[in-house]
Amino acid sequence: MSQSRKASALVVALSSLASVPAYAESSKVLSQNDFVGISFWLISMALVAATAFFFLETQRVAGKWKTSLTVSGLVTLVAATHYFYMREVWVETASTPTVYRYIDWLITVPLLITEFYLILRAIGKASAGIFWRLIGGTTAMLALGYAGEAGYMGVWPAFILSTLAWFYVIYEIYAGEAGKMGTTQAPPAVQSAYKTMRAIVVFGWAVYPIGYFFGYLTGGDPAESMASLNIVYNFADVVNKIGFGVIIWNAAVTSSESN
Ligand SMILES: *C/C=C(C)/C=C/C=C(C)/C=C/C1=C(C)CCCC1(C)C
Repeated sequence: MSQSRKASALVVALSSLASVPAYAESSKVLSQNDFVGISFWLISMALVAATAFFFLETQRVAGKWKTSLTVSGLVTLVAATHYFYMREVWVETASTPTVYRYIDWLITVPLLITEFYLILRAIGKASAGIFWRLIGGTTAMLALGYAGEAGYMGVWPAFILSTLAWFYVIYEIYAGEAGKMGTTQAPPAVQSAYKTMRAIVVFGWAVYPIGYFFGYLTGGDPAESMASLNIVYNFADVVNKIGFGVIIWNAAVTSSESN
């Protein structure tokens, strides 16, 4: 290569390096006072740590509990991945429409509700009917909520029908076949876990329909309540996904050690 061609190759290489900062300037980073963005990041990390924990702890519990812990880890893994994406959208656009959360819910909520069935199966003979009623109820709840938020259905009918589906699930875990089995046949540690878990389905999960109500049914602009709603949903997810998993972990460890 001649001297001048070497020089021009060097110029090309250097100028391509010089364009790197220009790219960095155009992509946004999390700013220090963006609490919503920081809560997305914080919870992403908590979900990653929880995933590692649940997966590793499957080594410690009796065989019949391993599936429950694996499912807890899958819930936090799916949610963590989703949170990375939602944080990015938030940082770039200062909005993360709730509709994005449905992609996460559609996988994590049926997995969470399956935990009731798995726990009952670990302590006795749970019928397949329990499984299908819980899956059916939560799927209907989410599909109807989505139809309302995405505009395929009126927001009010969607809200009412979705809430009825949620009540159906609550009925099953309190007064239905699952409820009876969980509070009579289970050993004490499992019974107390079962009761805390179903209280989470009532009180922890209530945050989402309340958010829907304030976002869509009070006449306000959903975009305006976006920041506060996201913070509320983010912290609710810590209880409903990580906390829920920790309760199962505690029951699994206690029950494994007493055998
Ligand atoms: C980890 C995420 C969880 C546990 C999400 C749960 C979501 C719900 C319980 C949503 C329920 C809704 C209603 C009961 C009515 C209005 C529409 C929804 C989908 C927000």
